[in-house]
This record gives sequence, structure tokens and C-alpha cells, in this order.
Amino acid sequence: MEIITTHKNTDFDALASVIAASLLYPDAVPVLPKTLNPNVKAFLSIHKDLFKTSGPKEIDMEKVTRLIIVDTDRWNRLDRLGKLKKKSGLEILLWDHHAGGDVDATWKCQEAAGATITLLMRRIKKENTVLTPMHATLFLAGLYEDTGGLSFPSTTAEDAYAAAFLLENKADLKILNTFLGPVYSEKQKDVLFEMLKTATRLQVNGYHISCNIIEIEGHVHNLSVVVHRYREIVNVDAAFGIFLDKSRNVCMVIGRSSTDALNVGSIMRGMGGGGHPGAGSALIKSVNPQIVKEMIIELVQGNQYSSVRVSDLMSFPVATVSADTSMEDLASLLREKGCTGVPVVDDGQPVGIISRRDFRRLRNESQLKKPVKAFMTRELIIVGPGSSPIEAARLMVKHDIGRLPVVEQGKIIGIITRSDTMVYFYDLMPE
Ligand SMILES: [Mn+2]
Repeated sequence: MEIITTHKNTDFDALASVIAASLLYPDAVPVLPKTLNPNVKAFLSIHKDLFKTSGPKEIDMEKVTRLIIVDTDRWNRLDRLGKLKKKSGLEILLWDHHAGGDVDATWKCQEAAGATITLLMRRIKKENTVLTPMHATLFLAGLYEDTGGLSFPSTTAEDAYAAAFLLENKADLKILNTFLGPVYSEKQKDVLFEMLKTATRLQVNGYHISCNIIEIEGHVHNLSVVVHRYREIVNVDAAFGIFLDKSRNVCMVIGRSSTDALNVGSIMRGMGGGGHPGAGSALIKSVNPQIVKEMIIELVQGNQYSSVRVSDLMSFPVATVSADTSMEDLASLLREKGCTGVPVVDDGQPVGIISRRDFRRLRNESQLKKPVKAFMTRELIIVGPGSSPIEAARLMVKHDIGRLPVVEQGKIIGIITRSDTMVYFYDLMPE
């Protein structure tokens, strides 16, 4: 007997992948875990007759000879299949877009893609498997849910091609949209409301973060969608919810980040949990939530030093001019160095900045003989070498300037330009 299964709290990508696998392996029985995400449950209650599935209890594990796992590579994410883990001679096929799990597969297709369904679509296209509009709709729901409608950074070109293929095969976006939005329970709405009421924004080394302590009673299903939505609303780089359950004396910490530079997964690992750069969680017993908050802030600070800093991107040595240099000499220096602006230094101390733009202030040619200090901008916006590229970029946007002197102990040690930060944001740095 062959079975196809996926992870607990089954989401659309998991369900789509199970059904897609059942097209590729027609003899296998699709087995769904008991716990499904609420929107998947709602979808299945309407499409029950179209997508026939079984529960783990209906399967005689003794008879299983081939196990096909989709959208997870961890045994502990499967529902009641522990028996199969030790079964000798069991053939295991794995289709997954995660990595690092403990399933030792006989054969696998495991690649970084936005969704597992994308990997299965590759085979479905190749085999010219016929898709009904219902199949196409479910598969696209899985693809859109895991890639945020092709907008998450994990999205690949192949995901977009798969989406196009599914639309060609009559995936229905109206139906898809009625099911895709997360269904918030009363409890989830209460938690979100409480978080918004007490919303705080902190600035930690150039990152905007939010860290809330919320007391909860009993189990609240899927708090991660609440933190996700909260982060979007308060518009921070990362949001952390510290959920204190007094009756069990535990803190559930859930983090969500919108930037790879602030790796929530590694922050959560620092607290005994886990996750990936965009999302992570940790469960901490018998600890004051205030201490947990301080730990998170410290870890965010520490994270800073493991990632790229302004000093890694800046140019040096820096061409500078003294305040008494004539505008004429400045013009030839800018031409020679091919730069658009330079810091002005007096006695080794930065006193201003002058750029090509400032030549507009000259009223006639004779003013070319005047010193730089008559035209320079005295309000000097600087950045430290240990700052993050995000912080530098924010300063440049805020003050509408194209470059920032990098200053350490009163001395200019480099200069960072808008294009230097772009190199970083677009991941163009040499490996
Ligand atoms: Mn997935």
C-alpha cells in the first residue's frame, strides 16, 4: 500500500501538494492529518467529494510499503505516523521546499522554491497530466499562500511560470480569494486588538522593531498569523509577540521579520527555539516576560554585528577638501575623482559637505574664486561604521542626500553613497 501525506496544521500548499501527488501516484491514498488550518478546513468542507482523502486512523500502517511525503521533511510534523519511522524496507519519496529535516528519503525532489506545489507542477507539466479547474484553483491557492501572491522574497521565477500555467488551466481567482485570507477567530482578533492597543516601536541599531508582552488564557490557535498581520500594520522591520500563559507558566515567543538582514530564525535559536529568516518561534518556561523582551533586544543588537555593516560597504580613502579650497579647484577635483561631492575638513575635523549641486548657488563666474566654505552645507549628516546599511539608507532618504561621511571618533574614515547601499539591498555584493 502507498500513502501520501503532509504536515500537521495543513495549509494550502500542503493540501495542494498532496492532491497533486495523488495525480502523479494514482495508486497512493492521500492521508491528511487531523489538524488542518481553518481556511483549508473551510475549503475541504465544500470540495469534499472532489478531493477524497483519508485520516491516519483509517490506515493499516503494517501494510504501508511506500510513503510519499510532501511539504515537510520532519517526522514530528507528521500525524500519527511514528510507527513508519522505524519500519525497515519502507520506500520514502519526498517533495519539499524546506530543508534540514530528519526524513531520510529513498528518492527526493527537495529544492528552494516559493512553494512545494511548484516542484510538483514541474512533473505534472512534463507528464501532460490533465488538470480540472478545481485542481488548478487549489494548486494556485497553495502557490499564492506560500509566496504571498508571488511577492515573498522566497519566490522564484519557476513559481511565477507555475502560476501562469495554472491560470491557463482555468484556476478561478474569485474562488481562491474567498478562501485565501486567513480566517481570524474571536480569540485571535482579541489578541491582535490587544497588541495594537499596546503597540510600541523601538529602534535597535537602525532597525525598527516592536516587542509586545501579551497575556493569554488557554490555547490560541495560530498566533503567528496575528503577529504577521500586526507587523504589517505597525510597519516595523520585525515584530515579536511574547505571549504569557500564566496557568502553564510559559512564554510563547513569535517573531516575524520583513528583512533578511534581521534573521528572526537565528534570534529564536538564541532562545532555544528555531525558524527561518522571516519567521521563528521559541517556547520558554518559567521566565519573566520582561527578561524575554530584554533578551530579544540584546539578540537583535548582536545580530547587527553578524551581518553587513556600513564599514563593509563604504569607500575609502575619502577625497576631502579644506574649507579654504576655491570652488574652481573643487570643480577640477570632482572631475578628476569622478565623484559628485566631497566632505569638507578643517583641522582634520569634518565641518561640512560640498557637492556638484552647490555650484548652482554661484551667481557669476568670479565666485569660482571664492572658498568652498561659502557654499558648503554645514549641516553634516554622518553615520558610524557599525551602523546597518538600512540605517544609512534611511538617513539619506530622510535628508535627501546622496552620500554620508562615515565618522569614527571625530575622523572621517570612509564615505557611503546611495549606490553603495543599493548594491547591498539588491544583493549584488561579491560572494
Ligand atoms: Mn509549503
